Amino acid sequence: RPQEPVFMPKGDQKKVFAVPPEYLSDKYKPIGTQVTNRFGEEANETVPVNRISIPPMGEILELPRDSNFSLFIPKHRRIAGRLIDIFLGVRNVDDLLAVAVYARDRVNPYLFNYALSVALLHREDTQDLDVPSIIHSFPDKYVDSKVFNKAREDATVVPEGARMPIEIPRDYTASDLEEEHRLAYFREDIGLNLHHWHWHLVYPFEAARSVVNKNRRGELFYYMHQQIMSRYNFERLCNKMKRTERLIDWNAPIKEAYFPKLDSLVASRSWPARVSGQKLQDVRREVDGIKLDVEDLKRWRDRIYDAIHAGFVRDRNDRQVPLTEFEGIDVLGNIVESSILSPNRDFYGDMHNTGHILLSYIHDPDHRHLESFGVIGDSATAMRDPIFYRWHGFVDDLFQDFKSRLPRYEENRLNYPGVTVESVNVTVQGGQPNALQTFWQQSDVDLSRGMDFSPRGSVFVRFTHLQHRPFTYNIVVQSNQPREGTCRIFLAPKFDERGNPWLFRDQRLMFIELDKFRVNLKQGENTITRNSADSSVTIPFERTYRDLDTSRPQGGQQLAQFNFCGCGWPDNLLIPKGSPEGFSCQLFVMISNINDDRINQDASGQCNDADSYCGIKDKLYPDRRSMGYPFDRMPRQGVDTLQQFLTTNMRVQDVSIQFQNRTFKPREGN
Ligand code: CUO
Repeated sequence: RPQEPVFMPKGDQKKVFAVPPEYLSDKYKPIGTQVTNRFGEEANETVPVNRISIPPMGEILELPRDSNFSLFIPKHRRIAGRLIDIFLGVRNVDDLLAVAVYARDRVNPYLFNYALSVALLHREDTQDLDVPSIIHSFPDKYVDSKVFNKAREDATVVPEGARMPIEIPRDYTASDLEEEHRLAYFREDIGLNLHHWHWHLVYPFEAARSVVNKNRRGELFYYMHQQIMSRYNFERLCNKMKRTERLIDWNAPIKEAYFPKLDSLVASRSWPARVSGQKLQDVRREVDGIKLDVEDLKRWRDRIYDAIHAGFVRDRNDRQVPLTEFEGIDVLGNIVESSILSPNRDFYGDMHNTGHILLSYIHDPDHRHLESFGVIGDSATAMRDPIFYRWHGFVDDLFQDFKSRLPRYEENRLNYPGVTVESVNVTVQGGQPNALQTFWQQSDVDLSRGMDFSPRGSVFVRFTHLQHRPFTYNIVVQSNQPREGTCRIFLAPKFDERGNPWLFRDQRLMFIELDKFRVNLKQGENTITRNSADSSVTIPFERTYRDLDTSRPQGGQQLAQFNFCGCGWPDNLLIPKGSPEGFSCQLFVMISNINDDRINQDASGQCNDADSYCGIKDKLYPDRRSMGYPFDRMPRQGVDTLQQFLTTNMRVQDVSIQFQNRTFKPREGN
């Protein structure tokens, strides 16, 4: 096994693969040695490549190398599944390297990167290997296309040490004439889109069953996307906008437009835009193997609603499978998404994925203009488009319809006798108590790895993103005996978009999870302090943008688990933007009864720090409760307000989020 991650040459170590001549693709075969020498000159280490008999690639090679690639397209998923199987099927790491080297120059680059990432994540013998972050491989999916020309110019004209970061303006996709543009800072956040890409990489809906069948993955599909919706709606309220309107009328013109201003370097094409007023249409695209009707979508939706209302689904053999109180949401998540774990994909179809497809081809449904899909057709870019949230608003509402039929939590499933939360506050160093602070921050990221031009060397891009000051929760809890519990922290806006207090049944859907952790209580008074940076929702900024600065030494541990560890809400978006006047929120803290929380497993190790939305690699989801507890159900009888919902082991504190409209320059070190 190679000692260094061979897929990622860094700094001075320039490696070159000793590619066996028979592996070269046809176009390079006649000039084989020249090609090898050309790259060999810059290298100071040669990595031997085994000669093995390469499994037939067949259909995998049908996707042109300069095409775009999307997991939402059934044909693309199928060939991705085949390539993953090939990568998983070879005997050892050396053979994997051989087949990867063989495939690299033949297979579509997006497909190659995805399939290899999934394989490295799931092979036992590659747990300490790594692929570069997708932002380094394909920066074109994350930043304004203008950057690349400037970068090319800089790389040619300016010597490496003298290059200044290329600044991407905060507002580059639209102007303030477009109301939805107020949310661009959230939708186009690089860390947010990296999180979403990673989530879908970790939880693919189609691949070998052993890869797809992860603990509660259908439920996590529901919960992670539900939290995206609460967080987006929270941001909307901060920006004086109402909550997202669900996309439920599939014949009506769609008012939201989106012009992504991204160019695909691989496909040498701009990502298509969607003008205002377009309607969903049947998609007929021979080239992608797609024949889908809006009617398909409606039929699947109706069948799923029927199942929810009946309380059971029909499996392939027409047997009734009840949607139970606890596991029902998991089954439903797999049906709605859909994944191969759906009990009946023929009957319930592929609703959510098909929505992505129909929306992504709305500008060219029959391929007459030879255009590719829009950003919503790729999990790396989908969250940039306002329509993503309208579609997922519909999807979430369907899940909420199911949830609203479940038994409500009576007091005995909420309280923790003997435990009282006496007080809660949050503090920002040097600030007023219970006032969170947000602002703009600039950071630099080196995109040179994803750009194929010489002379080489770092090319930094400077982008502006939301940030908050680190803060601390201080929670005082009384317990009548020593015990354990789970501390659950959520935040919601205090008022609705009209400025009125909420009904609990509406506000519960606005609560965003901030943290969840185990606490050991002693008898008597306990003071719990917890730093915002330790949140179970987020990963640190440095991990989101891992390899940010290629000149800095990397810890092996940081590299090793990246593919899984890259999943996690970006820390810079933990707290919504707030407002200059101070946005009124309610912070909710609960200590729940450990007996219904506990999962008996050893979850120590790496990548267990963003488990709320991402789970833990190869482990059970670490909380036995239904995801979203205690806000995932309708309130018990007689509860109309948050105050009425509270039991003694819960507490609510008014908090404000103060947004300072100021931009801070990059921090030392990046
Ligand atoms: Cu994450 Cu629709 O599932 O994008």
